[in-house]
Amino acid sequence: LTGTVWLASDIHLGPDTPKTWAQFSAFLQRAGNEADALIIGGDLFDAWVGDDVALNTPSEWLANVLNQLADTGRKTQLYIARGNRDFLIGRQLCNRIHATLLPEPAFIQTDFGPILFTHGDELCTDDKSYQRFRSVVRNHTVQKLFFSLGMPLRERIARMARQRSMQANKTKRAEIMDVNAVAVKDMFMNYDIKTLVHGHTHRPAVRVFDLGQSGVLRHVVLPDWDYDHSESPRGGWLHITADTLKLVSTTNHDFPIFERP
Ligand code: LP5
Ligand code: MN
Repeated sequence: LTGTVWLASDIHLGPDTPKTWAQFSAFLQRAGNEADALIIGGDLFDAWVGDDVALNTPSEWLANVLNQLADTGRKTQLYIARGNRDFLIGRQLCNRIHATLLPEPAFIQTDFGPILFTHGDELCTDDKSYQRFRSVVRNHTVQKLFFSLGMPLRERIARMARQRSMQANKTKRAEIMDVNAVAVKDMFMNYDIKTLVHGHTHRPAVRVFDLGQSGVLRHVVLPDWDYDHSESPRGGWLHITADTLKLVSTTNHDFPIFERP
């Protein structure tokens, strides 16, 4: 990708997120004019039960989202990755919004240099119960079975999964829900990269590790978006050009930068 690249994730859109949508919609408008490429890094939706039903009979909020994404996809290069809530996104949705589906992880060549992007849930290896859940729902046979169900049942299951997840998160320790340091290190080593970007943990930060002669490693965590259910309304994205890699906030506050020797 050449030029200005914007990367945003964890917007978590659904029927009851009108304010978040208003913010993200304004962002899409800007991206269409100011960015050469926009990458949506997973969890655009609070839950996605399949391209078929969601596209055949979209409710009003979803139709609006799809229409504006399609406009953005026509104006700028649009890429979309799957997250842990919308891992069932497929080619139909991508075609509808003129987007390219990213593999997991995705190797992205930018003017700033090569970047490895992954949603981030895979890196949370200390969260054993989540990783068990993940391997079940990413199973091909389980997904086929799920797609054979009707819309109402799929939505009921999705609601149940979201509720159980929110319940489980209340009792999990914060460290467990963060990425595992060894998993992150392995990612840098195995893919031989200097810049790793992910979302998911909702702990936005830029971590810079100085390696001396070997240069620096950058570990960027994207912010989530929430203007509906949070006491601290927020959103933001990663701005990438030849000489900048910085998190930009929708609320004008600075994101933390950690530098380590
Ligand atoms: O999403 P977030 O940030 O709140 O929490 C995640 C982990 N939770 C999830 C679950 C999603 O939120 C739910 C997605 C719904 C998708 C719709 C389709 C569903 C069916 C598809 C079948 C093919 O990802 C959470 C992590 C947290 O991140 C931090 O990393 O902790 O993990 C959990 O909470 C998992 C629990 O530990 C166990 C959850 C049990 C859920 C049981 C659901 C039963 C229905 C299953 C249907 C097959
Ligand atoms: Mn996520």
